[in-house]
Amino acid sequence: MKIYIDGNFYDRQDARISVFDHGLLYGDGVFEGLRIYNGRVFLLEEHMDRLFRSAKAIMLDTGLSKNQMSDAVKETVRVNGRDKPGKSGYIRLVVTRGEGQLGIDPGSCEKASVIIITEDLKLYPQKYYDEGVKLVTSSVRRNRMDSLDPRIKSLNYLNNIMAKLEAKNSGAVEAVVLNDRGYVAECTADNIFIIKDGVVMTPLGTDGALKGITRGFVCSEVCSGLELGVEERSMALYDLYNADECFLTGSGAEVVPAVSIDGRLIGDGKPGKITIQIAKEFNRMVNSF
Ligand code: PXG
Repeated sequence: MKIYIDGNFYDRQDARISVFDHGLLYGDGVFEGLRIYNGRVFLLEEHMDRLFRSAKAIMLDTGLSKNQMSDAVKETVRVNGRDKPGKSGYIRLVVTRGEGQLGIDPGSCEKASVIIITEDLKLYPQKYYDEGVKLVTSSVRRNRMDSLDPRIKSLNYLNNIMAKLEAKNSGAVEAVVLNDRGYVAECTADNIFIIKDGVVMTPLGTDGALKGITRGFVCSEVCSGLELGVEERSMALYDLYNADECFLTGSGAEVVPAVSIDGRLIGDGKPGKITIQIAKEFNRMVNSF
């Protein structure tokens, strides 16, 4: 495995950054998680757009143009031999504020660091896709827009991690995270969808959902291909408890059925029919891209 750091490639054991990097010291940076399907980076442009929006929001100059960043990603995929038909994988792209002084002042960081890692990520065991996952509602609220806007994919994921710990401590796989007004935002690293009376629904970005690339693809490509109606709307736990079906989406997780929330079964407690259709169509479409 060859890891890209600032224009050079290193073996895993030699891929290191400074202990003075503000990404490490303060979580000062942004990231993306991307997929490679069939030798091609999936929706690279959309990921680049989101990365640069996140960077702009935290006033981080990545030091590369969008095209240069895309080329660095493609080059890393090529160097790792994943650019061939039939090859797949996961990419983690991290941009940190770079090396600086110990104080938080980002002005002490001269140059951002860009790190690109490729690997064979399988986030969840097959069982979760076949049988569905259990969800619990987290007591950790999504960041408010006026603290750290959740649309920024920053290196500050502690609230997501706290919610994930809470889910695991109660025997669930994922946590449903509400915003400060009690509306459903998303899960810890996945967007959430419900299906009610044949309509596919997902929370609004303004309710604290990250504008997930997988979410966008499911809404605009997969559901329209299946002629399913999609609505972005505010939803409360009541809507989740009374949904016919539920599923999660993310670059890591892809499409995962959810079968219970806070001890209430969703539908009959098995992955829903439409969810299964969406997951199948998703897998078909991404591999024929
Ligand atoms: N919500 C949050 C908070 C996320 O961090 C998603 C939704 C899904 O978005 P995409 O664009 O991936 O469809 C994310 C994704 C992983 C991983 O291992 C993914 C994320 C964060 C940490 C880990 O897949 N981000």
